[in-house]
Amino acid sequence: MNKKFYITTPIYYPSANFHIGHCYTTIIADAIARFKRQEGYDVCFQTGTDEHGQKIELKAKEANVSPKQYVDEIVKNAIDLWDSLDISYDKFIRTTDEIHEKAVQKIFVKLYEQGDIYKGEYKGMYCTPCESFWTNTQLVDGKCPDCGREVHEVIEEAYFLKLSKYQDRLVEYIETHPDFIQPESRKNEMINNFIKPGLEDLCVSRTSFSWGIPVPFDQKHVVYVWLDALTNYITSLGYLSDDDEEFKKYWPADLHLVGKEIVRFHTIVWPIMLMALDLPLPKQVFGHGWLVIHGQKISKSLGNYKDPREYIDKYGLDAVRYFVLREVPFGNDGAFSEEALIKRINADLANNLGNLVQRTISMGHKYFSGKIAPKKVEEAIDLEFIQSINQIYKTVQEKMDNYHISEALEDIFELLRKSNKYIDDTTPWILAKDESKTHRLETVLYNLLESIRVCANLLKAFMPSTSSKILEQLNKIDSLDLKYLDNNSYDLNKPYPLFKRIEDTKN
Ligand code: ME8
Repeated sequence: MNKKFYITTPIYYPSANFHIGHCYTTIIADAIARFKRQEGYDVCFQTGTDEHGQKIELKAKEANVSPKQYVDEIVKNAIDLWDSLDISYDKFIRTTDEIHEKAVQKIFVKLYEQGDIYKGEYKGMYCTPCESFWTNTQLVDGKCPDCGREVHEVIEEAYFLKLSKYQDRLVEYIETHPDFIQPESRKNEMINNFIKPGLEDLCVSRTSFSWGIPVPFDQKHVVYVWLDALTNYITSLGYLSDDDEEFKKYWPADLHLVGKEIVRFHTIVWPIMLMALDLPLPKQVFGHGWLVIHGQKISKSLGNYKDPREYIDKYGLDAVRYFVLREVPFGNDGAFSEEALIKRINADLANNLGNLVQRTISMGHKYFSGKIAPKKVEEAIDLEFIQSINQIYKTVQEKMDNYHISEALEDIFELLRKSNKYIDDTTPWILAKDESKTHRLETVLYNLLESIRVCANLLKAFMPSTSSKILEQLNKIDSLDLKYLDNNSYDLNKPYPLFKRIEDTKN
């Protein structure tokens, strides 16, 4: 049986339509999922929506609809967005799904009965737009550290999860599993800033709003957000349901991909819940940086963004996918701007990739009516080029194993750049003038076509539609080898431009 790979995105709040920041995580997860499938893994790729809570209750009230009607609209829009971005998710979990709600209630009861959840009183500073409680020490100038807005004090009866009880086990786990929190810098931040100062027990129920899953034995309480949200990763697989086959098959997750602001919930609260449930912990939580716009995080509460479909309509799907995968070194913050997007389109996609494909296929038609036989006349310059083609898969695989996606793409584009240079160095248009060089010319084109074919196969995970277009122009949709082949004769289809240069850089 194939090895399994379970990858998740956060389940996003459908408090407003999603923006390019949500697309960022989801496109990265999609590229990793596709790459793993290409490598033969049995992949389960999950995304979804985190639908309960006070903020959504308030938004629905403002819009004069029920909370469920409110989220239904946004979820419909989100599914359309993921379709527009060609996201190949296998599962979409909504926290209003019956399977989730029932399992959360069972989890709550189980943890209460074994003494990990207890009743107490909640006092805290609360930021309504971010739905986050903060301790006084976490506030920045008395305001929410995430969005900078006013917070207010809240006191009410609530249930708590005993995080403190598991603190030592958690530190030991993190220290003995160096891959658990990535990148490394986030691990140190978690241990030094959050765990070592002492864990406060987590509020897991509320009485001040009603849009949530009722606590079965104390109905004035609804389950509060992180216990409801984090458990999605197992409830969707059927944990504590009648059919837990998928749970047995896919859990523990191989990768929870999350933005850096929720690493602490995924590496402190979530592992402790799993320890309390006596379940294995996820293999890795990767906290990526933010896309920022004019120096600010793109965010629903700041409202500083356009609908991502506007970029897709204007520049094309694969340009948007390529940009978010390539522009930001994974783990760091990165600026999103249309200027930077246009630069990438022109330099990498239109010039480097598009030109290479078009001029190679055009020369194939011009000099050999599209029919190119395997190599005949080899020269010294070919050896290094062929070696680069043969090495590319291993290099990309190593980068992808560490989720260095931007670097994996950089390597593929470096081979494309070398291919363009190979054209400049071998000067096919000069070879074409000398009849005695026909075989050499054919070999040059053959080598170029092999390089393009291997690159197109490697681009599948990142830019699926461009990859298919290239393979279709090469008339090689089934030639999946990721190495240079000696006997792969070509009968080319007509070329057409893959990406148009964008001339106007002012928007
Ligand atoms: O936090 N740059 O939901 P959310 C990069 N429901 N990624 C960004 C981003 C940006 N500017 N803005 C958002 C929640 N994201 C909870 C999660 S999980 C059990 C519960 C991405 O709608 C990034 O992945 O606020 C971030 O962690 C997530 O969206 C937050 O989405």
